[in-house]
Amino acid sequence: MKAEFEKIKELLKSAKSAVIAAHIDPDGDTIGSMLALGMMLEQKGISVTLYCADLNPKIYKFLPNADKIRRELPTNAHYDLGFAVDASDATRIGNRIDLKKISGAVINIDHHPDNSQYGDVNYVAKVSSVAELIFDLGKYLKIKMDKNIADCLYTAMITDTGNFRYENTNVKTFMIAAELLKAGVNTHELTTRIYDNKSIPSIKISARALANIKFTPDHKIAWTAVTDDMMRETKAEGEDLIGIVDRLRSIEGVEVAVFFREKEGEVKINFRSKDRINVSEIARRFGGGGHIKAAGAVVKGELAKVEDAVVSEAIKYLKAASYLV
Ligand SMILES: [Mn+2]
Repeated sequence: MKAEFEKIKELLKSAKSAVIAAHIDPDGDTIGSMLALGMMLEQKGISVTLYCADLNPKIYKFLPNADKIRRELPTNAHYDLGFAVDASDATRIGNRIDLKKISGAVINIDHHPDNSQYGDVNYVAKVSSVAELIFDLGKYLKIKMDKNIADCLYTAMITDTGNFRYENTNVKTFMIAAELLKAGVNTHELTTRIYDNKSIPSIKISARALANIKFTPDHKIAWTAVTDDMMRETKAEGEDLIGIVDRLRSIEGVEVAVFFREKEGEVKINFRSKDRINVSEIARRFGGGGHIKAAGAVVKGELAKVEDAVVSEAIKYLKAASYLV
């Protein structure tokens, strides 16, 4: 990574302005990494604009500078540098801005294995979270780690590692977490804010989704769907659906969990796998992508048909995988 660090350092020397873009449907990693990187660049005297095409979920609003995230950029705005964080492809930041057009150089910072290397600098590595990459970059740039930056990075790490439960969690993840605690992170306070702060609509919509859960006869695949009507009836918002797919995966014997959400003629699909199945392969069949154990896709069409097509594809993958064991 030394070469990438050097390139970024060089670019920062002459830069006065930067835009940092998070991905659509933002999660804790993209938001936390964006905010932390923003504060780091400010330490270097760069004026920073934070951009996310979609609303920042309520649970991340307490993070420092979260109120500065914009959903629109001024027309004709131009920045010396354009960063994308946690976006496997340039299109993941949404289609309202084109980083290549609005910035002098694009810096792609990501940890998805299917990253399309769309930047002028591609700082891409397979680690638990983009937060780990931002942490290392900060060290290289001799940034002063303070509690605000640490809170953002820690939030990003816990949300992408399932609070240090997933396979992507390793010694280095904990070493960085330890550094962040040293910088002032209060882990009880942060985890309570993120995990024990659910809205009533989110509990109601989970109850509806879990009540309709379906299984293949061998119980290895579990799935459920949420319709526009269900969202209206429970007054739930998109972010209230976070975690439902993980509940499906948590069921004994389930290998693959799929969550479908009907939204204005499209179906958003979230995949999770527990152990052996690479769900990003299944997602790719439907024009999506992601990680081995967490992936997603968006498909146009009627919910029931999409459900059928996706579940049969998942069954095929499970069958193929059983030959490998
Ligand atoms: Mn991530």
